[in-house]
Amino acid sequence: MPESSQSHLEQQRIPPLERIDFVTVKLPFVHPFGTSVQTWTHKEALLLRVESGGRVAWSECVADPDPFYLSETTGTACHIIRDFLLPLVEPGETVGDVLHKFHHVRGHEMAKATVENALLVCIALQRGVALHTLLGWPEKKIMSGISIGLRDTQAELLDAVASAVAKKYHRVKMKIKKGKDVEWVRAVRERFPDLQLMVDANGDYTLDDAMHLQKLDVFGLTMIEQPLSYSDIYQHSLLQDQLHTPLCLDESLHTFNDVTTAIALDACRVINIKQGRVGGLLESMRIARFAMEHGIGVWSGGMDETGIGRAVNIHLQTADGFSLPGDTSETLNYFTEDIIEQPVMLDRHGFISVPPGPGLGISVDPQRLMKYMIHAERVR
Ligand code: OSB
Ligand code: MG
Repeated sequence: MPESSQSHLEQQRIPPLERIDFVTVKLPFVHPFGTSVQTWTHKEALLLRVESGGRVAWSECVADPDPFYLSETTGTACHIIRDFLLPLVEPGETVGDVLHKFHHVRGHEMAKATVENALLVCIALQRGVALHTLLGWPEKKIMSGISIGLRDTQAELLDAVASAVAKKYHRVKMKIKKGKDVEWVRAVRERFPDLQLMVDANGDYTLDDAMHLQKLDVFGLTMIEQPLSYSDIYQHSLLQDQLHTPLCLDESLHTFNDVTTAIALDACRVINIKQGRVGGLLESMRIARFAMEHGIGVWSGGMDETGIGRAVNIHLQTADGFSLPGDTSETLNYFTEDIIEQPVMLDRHGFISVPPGPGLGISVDPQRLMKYMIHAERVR
């Protein structure tokens, strides 16, 4: 995006906000999602519902109810959004002013992103434009990628990869952990020699495992995501020095400055941007631009979102810099039914279309929302 568009976005004014609610939903996963840190059987998501000028904007917080992936939880996000962020949001002020005030609150990027997403969707709806247009990007088809959780057997893993290949996903990511790594990758690679394949360890290893991780170099993986722990940017730079396979950071990156540190140290050659993890869409676009200018590949991660957060990730991927397929997969990969009416589907070449229409281009199905709602609370 032209830098002028980012400042244009920052100059947008916050509309009057008549009513704000928290809504928590809990949806069963089609298949438990296993990682080295936790196996999740359900998606429990905190949603923010904002009414402005008679229109309703939804946003989704990417935090889990537990602090196992990162430290924020749906509980901390409610607290920070209600008690610290929303009081800083003054209708009539600009988006840039509000986001600047958010810097006074340290950390809590997921909470900040939830509010920023809701405000931008409100503004897009009010102006009658799609979110990606408000962000400054033309419509385009998005590449797809799938994240396959840990499986009990290699046969089950191979089945999951085979169905992803049949659907034409542009790349497949498989979760690994100690004891389920080299031989499991070998099994997939032998059966799918040409597949764009990568692995994600969610921080299960330490530098002592460097020689073990070197065994992955023979498989031609596109990258190894977050092999070391969530704060180990420096240790990743030491590991990258010992590997041919590019490293990708996820958990370690929360801000633009984390990204500049990681790139300066050559701690990674690819970046996973989860807009929720880095505090929202504006920070994501800043990071994507910087990475692109430094020859670093970027893709959009996912947090097994419902259709609301998934739509945000799709709009974001129209931005310059998102050069690689991300973790954006079909709704049916996660849920038999979602709370929104428009399921995400791949076309026959594996691409995903941006939902057309103003704002996110999606509509929440009131019946399904009631069916999966476990808590609702008026904030304002
Ligand atoms: O590490 O990228 C991760 C899901 C939850 C928490 C962490 C991660 C993930 C995924 C799934 O890999 C991404 C998705 O399909 O949305
Ligand atoms: Mg990851």
